[in-house]
Amino acid sequence: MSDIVALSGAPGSPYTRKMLAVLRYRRIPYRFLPASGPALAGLPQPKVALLPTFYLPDEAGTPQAVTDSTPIIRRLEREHAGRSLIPADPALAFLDELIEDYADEWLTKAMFHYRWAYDADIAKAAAILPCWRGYCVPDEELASRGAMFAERQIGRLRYVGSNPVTGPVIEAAYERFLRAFDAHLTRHPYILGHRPAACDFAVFGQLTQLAEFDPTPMALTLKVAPRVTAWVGMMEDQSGVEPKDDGWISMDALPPTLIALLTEVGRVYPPVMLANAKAVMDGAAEVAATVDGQAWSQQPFPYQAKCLQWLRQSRAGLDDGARAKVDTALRPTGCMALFA
Ligand SMILES: N[C@@H](CCC(=O)N[C@@H](CS)C(=O)NCC(=O)O)C(=O)O
Repeated sequence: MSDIVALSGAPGSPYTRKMLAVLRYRRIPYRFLPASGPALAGLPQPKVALLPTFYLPDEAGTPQAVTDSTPIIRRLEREHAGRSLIPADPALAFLDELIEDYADEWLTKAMFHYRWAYDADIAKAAAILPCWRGYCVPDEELASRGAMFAERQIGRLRYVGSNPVTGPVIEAAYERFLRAFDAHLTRHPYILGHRPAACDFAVFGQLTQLAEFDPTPMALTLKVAPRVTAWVGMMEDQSGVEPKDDGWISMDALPPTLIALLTEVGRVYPPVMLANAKAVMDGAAEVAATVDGQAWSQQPFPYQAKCLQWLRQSRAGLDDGARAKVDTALRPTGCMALFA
């Protein structure tokens, strides 16, 4: 292994796209190892096979397979100076973390839902995603891999909570998110001002699929939020952007469009995160919640219970002044329910 950061993943994986864009913006040299072919031979396997997987040295210098984009971003911050994705103000950094988690854990529901709930989207995903594991195979093999892939992923819809009960809630939330984000982009190039933050890359990762791959949400995004479609195209490669120290918005003057975006976060994400955490703790078979006034039911997802714990720890770790600023900003948005 050289000291160039190595990762494997796939273009159809939102978290892979999140991390590739992070590496480009941060100007961290990397090698993207295709999931097909010999590049992965001899590399360690992660405990849970997730995309992307990074191959990073441990203290002894031995390469380890590391997954989970959010902590990897923080590790890259520690190991590579400059062009930071984390706002200098700890209060704003907390909002960044919250929006990053909303994108990773809630927007991904929209990604997964649209991809595997509509015929046109299923057909495209089944045709293309298996090719990214190697397309130099006969048609029949591609077709059977596509069918297997679709069957497996449709079986996983229960974890992200896409089903006939929740589908309309997910779709209405995605459309509101698009309108709120498009409105924000009329005045601000990024979510937190004039330079990209970790949350931008998390949102971008999901939108690479929603706005650029899956036909149903792609058409919707273009129709209701053309700026968002354009933003996704720009975010892919931010290597030439020169961030300024004063590029972050101020906690003392949060733009109304950011409050509106956080209000959308607060409308859907806390009730699901809270009900999921409770179901995981109780060992319940089913998460039952009311989201946006409608019934919500899904299989419990232990990982998302940990996400809620991490967010709570981060807020608790703020000094009193920063926590007061965060709470003041979040109080009108519904997000404080996460910390009640
Ligand atoms: N929290 C993880 C999530 C990664 C994840 O869920 N990746 C999905 C694809 S986007 C995956 O690899 N699923 C296993 C599979 O599809 O084989 C992160 O931020 O990296």
